[in-house]
Amino acid sequence: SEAKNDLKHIAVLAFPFATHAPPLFSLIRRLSTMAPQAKFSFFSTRESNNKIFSNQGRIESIKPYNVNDGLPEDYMISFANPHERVEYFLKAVPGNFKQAMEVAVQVIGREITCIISDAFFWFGADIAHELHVPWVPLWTAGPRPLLLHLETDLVRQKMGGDGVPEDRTMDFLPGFSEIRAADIPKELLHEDAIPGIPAMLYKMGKMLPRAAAGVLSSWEKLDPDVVNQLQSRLHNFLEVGPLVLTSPDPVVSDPQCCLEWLDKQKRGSVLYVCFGSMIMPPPHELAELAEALEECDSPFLWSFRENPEAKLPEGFLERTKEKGKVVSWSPQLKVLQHNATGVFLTHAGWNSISESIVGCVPMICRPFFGDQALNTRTVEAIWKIGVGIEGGTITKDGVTKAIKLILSTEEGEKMRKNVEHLQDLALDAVSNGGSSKNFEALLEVVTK
Ligand code: U2F
Repeated sequence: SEAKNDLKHIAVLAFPFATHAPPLFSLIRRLSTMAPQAKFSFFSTRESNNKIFSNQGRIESIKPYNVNDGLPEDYMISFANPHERVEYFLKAVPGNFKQAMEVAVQVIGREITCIISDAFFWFGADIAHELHVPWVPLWTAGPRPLLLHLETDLVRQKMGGDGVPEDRTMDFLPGFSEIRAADIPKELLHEDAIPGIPAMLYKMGKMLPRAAAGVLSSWEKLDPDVVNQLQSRLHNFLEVGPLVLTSPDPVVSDPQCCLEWLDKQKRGSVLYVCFGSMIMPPPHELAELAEALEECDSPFLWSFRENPEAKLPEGFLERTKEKGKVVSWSPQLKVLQHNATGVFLTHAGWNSISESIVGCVPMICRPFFGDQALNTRTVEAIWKIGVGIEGGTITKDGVTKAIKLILSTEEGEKMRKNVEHLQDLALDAVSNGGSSKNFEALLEVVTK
């Protein structure tokens, strides 16, 4: 099939926000080593491509193309609304991708033979149909939210009305009896909650059954009830993750020496804090968290993207410099895999959760939007590998209690056992087939 792959030209359409493009790139990196003759054209915005292709180095058969980001000429980056740029971008699709794809066909001199896209891009189904090629979406979050998006109409019908109590459970879907109305992604229930995104998710749910394969950065046996249902709703449902293990980043950058600092801490003692790539908790929650960190016994490592001097209480950094370290970026997977790390305070994004499982670290979750509340509930009530923050927002008391629970009670010890079990499943999926076999199956679909 080498000769066959001489003609393959795979278009890869990335969602350029949050942590969506990096796992898609990891997927492509592994496929490219499995099919060295195939050409991959990777479409994203300039900003996103610059990040991805500078971190990962160049790979001969993967070529980046920049697509228009849809922003008005005089646009000022606004910190107030991280969704605004997404909305502009969604006004530019699919035209921006189509335009760049024409360029790539000229440059490579091969027609496009397959479209791999972020699952968000419902229009991938139409473009693929026009070109008579397979559409292969990657869903970068977990299996549970994916199932809900596929069942949006049913979920809205049963849980969508105004008077639905927050604690009503979803007994009508197998495996969801612990999931409450409050845990459902708001974007799924309320069409107008965030312009652009709810409509995109709705169309995605309708289009995914048309995909030639549905790919997930999850792994076999992690959530069997849910996975069964996904298998019956999607063609070639393939779990190829966790991608951080099945296609690990070749370089680890740790400019602020987090790992060296962790080497000096006691086993299982450190609280790691990070709210992902988009979220900054509101000032009063930052203040409560800072107080909790200052008073608790645990050493802490905090990945804080903005200027901590300006955003954290005065004198906090100075007063905590012995037991704490605040950095602007950490090598998170390595931090979670380090044996000094004992608990993770997270916004419950899917990448963070899977990395915490891979690192065998129980979590304290403070969800903000999208799939994060559902992930939190899954962590707390289904997998029992962590807790949601008491009352839903960060308070000094809530954080202090949760740290104690996880680091120094029997219940916390149980959570550690449970997460160890899920970690084993992940390692098994990577070493004994599961995810690797699924990569083979995926390659078949992509290069058919
Ligand atoms: C969106 O999630 P985010 O990008 O906000 O958060 P994560 O899915 O948890 O991914 C964060 C990634 O950034 C890495 C970390 C994760 O791979 O290892 N990282 C790091 O290496 N060092 C740092 O200092 C900080 C972060 C969305 F908000 C979620 O709801 C979705 O579940 C998610 C996936 O679709 O995308």
